[in-house]
Amino acid sequence: MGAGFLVDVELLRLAEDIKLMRIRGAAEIGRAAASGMKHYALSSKAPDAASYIDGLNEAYRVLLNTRPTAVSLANSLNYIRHRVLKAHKEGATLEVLRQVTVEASDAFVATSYSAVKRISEFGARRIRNGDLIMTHCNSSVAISTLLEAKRSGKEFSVIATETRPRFQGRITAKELAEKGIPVTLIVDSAARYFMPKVDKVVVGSDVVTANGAVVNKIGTSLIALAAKEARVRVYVCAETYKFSPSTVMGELVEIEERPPTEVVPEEEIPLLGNVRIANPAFDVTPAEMIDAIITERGVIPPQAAILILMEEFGYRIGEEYFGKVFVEEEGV
Ligand code: RUB
Repeated sequence: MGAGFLVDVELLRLAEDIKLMRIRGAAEIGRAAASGMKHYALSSKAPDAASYIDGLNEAYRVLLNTRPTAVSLANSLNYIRHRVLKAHKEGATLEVLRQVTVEASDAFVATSYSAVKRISEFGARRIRNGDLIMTHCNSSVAISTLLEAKRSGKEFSVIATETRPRFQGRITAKELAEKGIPVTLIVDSAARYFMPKVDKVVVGSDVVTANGAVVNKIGTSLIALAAKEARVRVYVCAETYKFSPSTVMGELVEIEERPPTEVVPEEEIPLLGNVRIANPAFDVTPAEMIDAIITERGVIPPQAAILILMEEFGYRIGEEYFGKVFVEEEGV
């Protein structure tokens, strides 16, 4: 069935905004997906519970297929859909299903904001007066942590990498500078040059895997490597909904490949002749290169990621239920 049949134009527009990165950053994507499900609930013209569920599955699919890497998207959608399907199985009416969808969506969004607040408080404590912090890309959670440190009276400065090819680092630099934090914007390849002067690296995350690796904007792993060499600590700010349940089962994280035109303008590509352009949007930083992951549950060593997955997602060794609910929901 075509996507347009069960979900409306507004939901398709939201999906397009995520795909085209008008809405971006893992936390924002997760919250946007939740708002999409809520929109479905409030606008669905389904005549009965069964067709409401069909439409909900369609909304789920449309939103899930926008960007492949950030697990906040799948976790948000699964969080909501799991609750609705459970209510449906228990015989809930159409109106109750609508209400369950709205409540689950609101709950996800509220949890997200409160997680970011907690992380900022935990993270801010790790920042000291006089620190030089390096950050990469534009992580709302890393920025919120830096702003909380500033609010609590810490004086420090920041190096922001520009983050080729889409220059999200400029957004970060501007945001921090506007709040009175001294910022220097550098090209990505200058990260190692500056690293010996840096006290801490603070970045966000799109995915934390079961073995404590962090998937974040392309270039993060190079910065972590340079930090390890210079014995600079690397902190990752990640809400627990950035932890990936499917990696417990050995699934690999899909790295989004974006268009070559983000790297070289379309009209200049022919000038390069027979050159292939690769544009992976994310990379994987192994656990050994990360000193701590700051979550709303507390600051953990990356090796403890599996404990978060067990506690937050109910994973128990050998239990199929976990896989069914969070990895490959039946009927999709
Ligand atoms: C954004 C990016 C951010 C993480 C964390 O990539 O890699 O570091 O998503 O962000 P893109 P947040 O610009 O391709 O979406 O802390 O806001 O969730």
